Amino acid sequence: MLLYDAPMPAPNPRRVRIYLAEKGLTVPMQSLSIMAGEHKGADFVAKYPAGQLPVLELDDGRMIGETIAICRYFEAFYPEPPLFGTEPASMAEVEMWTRRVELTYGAAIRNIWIHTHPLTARVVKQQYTEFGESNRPLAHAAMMTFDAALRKTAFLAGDAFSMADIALLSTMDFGLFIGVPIPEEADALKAWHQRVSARPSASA
Ligand SMILES: N[C@@H](CCC(=O)N[C@@H](CS)C(=O)NCC(=O)O)C(=O)O
Repeated sequence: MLLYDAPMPAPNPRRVRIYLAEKGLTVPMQSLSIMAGEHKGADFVAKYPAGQLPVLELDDGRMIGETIAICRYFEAFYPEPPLFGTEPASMAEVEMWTRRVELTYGAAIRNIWIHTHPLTARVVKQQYTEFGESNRPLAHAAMMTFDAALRKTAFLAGDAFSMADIALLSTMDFGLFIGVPIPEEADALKAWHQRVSARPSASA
């Protein structure tokens, strides 16, 4: 197998790297430069038409895209330590929070990045700056919901570190990189960010 990866600050490839580090797994990787457009090169797109990273090429040639799908593939082979929950309720909670990170916060950060950031101005056909800016309050509101949850539990989906924390950490670090701060009043979220950033996997 071969995992097509991209270096920091790309948040989605980092999610898989953190996941693998938490599992203690080593997988052959090839790093592509998004800034140089390597993920849109003819050979790569012929292999993987979505032209996004990460993607996992299996030995039989199948291409598994989407971060969560890739991590679930490994989870099926290596269930310990569990990162997608252990019984129906905790599995559902991990799923719930991961989807909330992606669909609320992740979507807002993506829109801010695409439509307001000077680095994307050269690759995006048109930046709708006002629309991008309108996502800042959405990112703030999403972070406050995570803060509320983290006032009750040590990790986003409960007492155990999970894929939901990995999704939140990589999105948050990317948000910080593009200038979206953690709300000043979000004490629990800030403490969580320090805690999970101190895990060895966070350097992946
Ligand atoms: N839903 C996908 C998103 C993948 C994605 O957007 N990856 C970014 C890098 S972080 C990318 O390839 N961006 C370049 C592009 O979309 O052209 C996942 O979870 O893996």
